[in-house]
Amino acid sequence: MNEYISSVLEMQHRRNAGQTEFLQSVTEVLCSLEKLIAANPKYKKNKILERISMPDRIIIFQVPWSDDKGEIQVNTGYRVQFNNAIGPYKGGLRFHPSVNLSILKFLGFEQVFMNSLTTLPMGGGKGGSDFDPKGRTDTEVMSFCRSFMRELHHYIGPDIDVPAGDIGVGGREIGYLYGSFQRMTHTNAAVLTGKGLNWGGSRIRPEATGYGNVYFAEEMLKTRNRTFEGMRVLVSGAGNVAQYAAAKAIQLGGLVLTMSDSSGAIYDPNGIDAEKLHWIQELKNVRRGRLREYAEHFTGAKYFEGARPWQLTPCDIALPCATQNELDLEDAKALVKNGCLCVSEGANMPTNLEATEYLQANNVLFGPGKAANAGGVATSGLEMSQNAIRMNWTSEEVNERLRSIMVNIHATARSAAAEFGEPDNYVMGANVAGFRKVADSMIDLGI
Ligand code: NDP
Ligand code: 2IT
Repeated sequence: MNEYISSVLEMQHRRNAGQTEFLQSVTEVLCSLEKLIAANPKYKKNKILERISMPDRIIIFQVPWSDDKGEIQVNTGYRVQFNNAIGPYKGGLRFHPSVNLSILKFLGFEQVFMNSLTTLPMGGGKGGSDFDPKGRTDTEVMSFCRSFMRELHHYIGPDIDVPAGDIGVGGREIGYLYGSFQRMTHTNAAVLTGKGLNWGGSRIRPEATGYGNVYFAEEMLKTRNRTFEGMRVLVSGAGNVAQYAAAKAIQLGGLVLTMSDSSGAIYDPNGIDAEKLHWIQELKNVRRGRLREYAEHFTGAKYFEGARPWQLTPCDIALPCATQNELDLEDAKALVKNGCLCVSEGANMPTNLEATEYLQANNVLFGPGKAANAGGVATSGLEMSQNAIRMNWTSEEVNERLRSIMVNIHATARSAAAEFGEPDNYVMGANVAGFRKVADSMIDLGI
């Protein structure tokens, strides 16, 4: 391995001992930059790898709130402001009991390159809390969001840092967070994206990540003269990204066979069609129920407690849309054995390093999250543009921009990979293209 890269990795392992997800993402990105770094001594001279893999700052705060019984609860809140060389910090908030610094730093680090790939002027950041919205009432979620924003509002702004949703943060949470911000600051500054349509949101933002992921997969498939028509598709997750990835795959003629949540997976041999998906959306978004109910409701469908989709049934396309490290080497082997030809990551880092390498080595088209799921943050960027010019674009307009951004990201990643002799290596291509723009900007901007 390139000496400069290995010395930075060694330094990161020393400084961030135990932060497994963060170290995993830094290792994946830095190792894929080998040829670029060797050809460009300016990055070493300017200590770019050391600087780009370290957040600008991290804000950690306590979030006390009152539950419905009047008992005081205390959670930890975070905002990782990773890099703002090319625009304001931008990235989601995750509310999940597993949230810790390692996870938020990995997400912030990935976000820097993802946002760079969108071509829009956005730096990278991520935040959230170990608060678990599951099983909490609306008033409890509101109480938590108020307290969270009471601290966060000091650090965000339309030209400073613009958070959005992620796992556990959807329209309801963004509403309570934005309402608190308005009341505290007496402004309507556009400090969040994923807002409701009536109060500054963009059309197609809810759909954007899932749709974008399928648009990216479509582009990959085109390179082998294939389409979604008639393809068997495995989707994991049942949240925002999974729902709209499934919706678009169905629209394009794919047969969606699975979805999952953190308790288990459903397999429907008849396919999850638009109507059944609508039922799932009502279950997850309105009733906030568990996916196992699907198998009780639709005949022929089966529920597998604790399972993930990858080994349940053969497929042509896999769309992991739940969470990090949900597709491991054994899963990858099963996918390859069953003839899967394309994996497009809707989630962030759902495929671990060994599985990624195995899929690539076996000629599976592999779209890494920072390229394949960039449609969400790209449409957040479009929401920021609409807010700045105080206009609302139509669904058709936003969807067309989203699609052309995804087509462009695919072409950019592919040509960057081709430049270094591996046109099918979207991991390398996305990392090189995303990195180069931020790194060169950092050099221009000095220290
Ligand atoms: P949601 O909270 O809407 O949905 C998350 C889904 O994943 C749920 O079905 C959830 O199940 C499941 N899940 C969560 N944690 C785990 C776990 N530890 N093991 C198994 N399943 C789990 O989140 P999103 O759909 O917004 O996010 C999904 C992924 O996509 C994340 O990796 C996120 O970072 C990424 N992403 C999101 C974007 C967005 O715009 N929202 C943009 C780009 C990427 P359960 O209901 O049981 O919790
Ligand atoms: O991972 C992601 O890109 C997101 N959760 C969305 C970020 C955003 O600012 O829209």
